[in-house]
Amino acid sequence: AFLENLLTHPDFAANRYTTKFIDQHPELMATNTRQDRATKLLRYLADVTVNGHPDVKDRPRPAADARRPNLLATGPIPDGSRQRLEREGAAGLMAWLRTQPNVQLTDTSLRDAHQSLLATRMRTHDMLAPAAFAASHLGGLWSLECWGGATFDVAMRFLAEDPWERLHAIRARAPNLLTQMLLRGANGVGYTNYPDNVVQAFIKQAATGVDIFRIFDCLNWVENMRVAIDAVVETGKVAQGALCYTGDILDPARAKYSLDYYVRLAKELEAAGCHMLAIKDMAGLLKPPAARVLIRALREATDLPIALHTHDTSGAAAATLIAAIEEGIDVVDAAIDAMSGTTSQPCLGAIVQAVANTPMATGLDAAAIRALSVHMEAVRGQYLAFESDLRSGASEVYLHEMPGGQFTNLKEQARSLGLETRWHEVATAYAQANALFGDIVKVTPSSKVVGDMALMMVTQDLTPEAVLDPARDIAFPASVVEMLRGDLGQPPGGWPAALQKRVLGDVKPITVRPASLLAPVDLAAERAEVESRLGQPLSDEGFASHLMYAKVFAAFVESERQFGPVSTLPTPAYFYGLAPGEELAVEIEQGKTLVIRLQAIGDIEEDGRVRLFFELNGQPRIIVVANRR
Ligand code: BTN
Ligand code: 3PY
Ligand code: ZN
Repeated sequence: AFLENLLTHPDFAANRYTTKFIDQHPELMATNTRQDRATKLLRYLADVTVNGHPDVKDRPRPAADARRPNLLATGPIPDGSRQRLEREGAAGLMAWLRTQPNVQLTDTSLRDAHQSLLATRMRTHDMLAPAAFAASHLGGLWSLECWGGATFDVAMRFLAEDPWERLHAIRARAPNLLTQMLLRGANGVGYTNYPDNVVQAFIKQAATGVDIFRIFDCLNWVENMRVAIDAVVETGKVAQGALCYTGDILDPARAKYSLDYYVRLAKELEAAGCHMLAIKDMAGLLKPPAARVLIRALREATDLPIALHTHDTSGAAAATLIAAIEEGIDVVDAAIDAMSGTTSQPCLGAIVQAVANTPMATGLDAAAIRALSVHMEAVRGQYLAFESDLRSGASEVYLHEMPGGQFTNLKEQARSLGLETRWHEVATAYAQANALFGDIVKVTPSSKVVGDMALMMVTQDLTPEAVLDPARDIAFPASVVEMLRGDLGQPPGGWPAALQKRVLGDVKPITVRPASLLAPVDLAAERAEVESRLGQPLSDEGFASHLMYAKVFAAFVESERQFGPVSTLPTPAYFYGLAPGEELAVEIEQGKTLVIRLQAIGDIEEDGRVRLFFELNGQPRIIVVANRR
């Protein structure tokens, strides 16, 4: 590749070179030349055109004449919250936040909203124009939640794109807004505890693009959050400690998660060094009157600024935000209108207008919000295959307490097990499983364990009594065994002894911080080992991806080798390929655009192969793919 790159370089070919030419052009060493990338993309387009994308198979497909996202005008970018962080540091930013009489807004559209509505499938390609638009027209936003949670895994695993590229691309387009991520404490952006030095290395890397780290633990166990909190503070970025809200502080029957419990937790997080707090109501259980009581009590307990995050699964979440705003909350999370409602966040435009002309007014431009929503509505239309059948608010959420991000996933999982018509039984079993575990906080990954248990109970027709019955032989899901062994940490009051004994048998549970039992990874040795296995040097970011998801990352590297920068393809082409006669302009890097046209598709040949006739920047190219349909 080097020789080909050298010989085809325009300056070299035209004899415009000195003996320093090779030193001055390190890109000659890259195997991923422009030519190469174009061929790879053609290979991808040929493959997906003939064979389809596995994720959208048998799912509803957007109409061919569906409205495409309109272009969004950008303009000058005003200074915003990001400049304040750069100028005044985390402490200065917090002091400023506490003195603001009005409420600040976090837009979750690029993370939680699509995680909760579209199975986390929104592609980087669709995030960049909205980020740029928000930067210039909604510069008064507090932050863009755009990274972490499930997006890290899904980007690589299902979208064949690099989460780090996404982060930096968003950051570049919104240099005035704080970027925010969701970090699962000791679980990083994964599902199990990682060694401390892995969590530290990941955070250090993430801080190159993330300004606010919302850190939570799935059992609200602060012991499991300290390493992450310290590591974030060390980077100079904002450590936002989350109290995961479950139960109902106004319900005497749910005394385990009382007002006092949350107040104590807030004080623990403050003592642990958090710059600010978040009430993380992942299922949307915080009702308006409870929000007032909770915020008032937290205000008395601590001077830290407080953000409120909730989900609109019940339909009552906007009322909760308004109540919180009237109580003087500092920040609330909402999603742009077209990405809001049901399992997602409340409607950003509605919140902005609800408090307009009051002392809490946000100052955000209602017309800009509408324009962004019109754009996002068309973006969302391209992901029809990932929409759930949830059409309305559902107070059933107060029964099962499923997180918004899990709800549609679990429903889909139930469907794949043939339980489609028994969803309400799954919901009931979820509540029963939670009770069996002693009433726990349910958020990734503990929510996944409760879901696994619920599916087992429904598929095997098990009542809670049957689950506890020693006479019955039950093979519990591995995730249940691990959680009761203590692998995710300790819930308040510990695990219920009888169930624990029944599930673990002779296996000894732990009560210490799980990561304290994990040896630190020898990072240099590990890196050398993966680099040699993958046969290429890794960037620090690639290595951080490996530390979180070794297998998924290796598959991603392989798919990148085969198909190139697929994240640059427009979404309809990415999922459905091209129709004969269709033309695409693909910007593979800034200023480098490929024009790709599919001329015709040949018949399936005797050996099962298909020829596709493309034009690449006007030059004919034939790609042959195996038909696997
Ligand atoms: C995955 O689900 O494995 C990641 C997404 C990549 C799937 C696409 S579909 C077209 C192309 N052909 C393949 O066999 N894989 C990619
Ligand atoms: C995640 O961990 O991905 C969540 O969104 C939890 O609410
Ligand atoms: Zn959420």
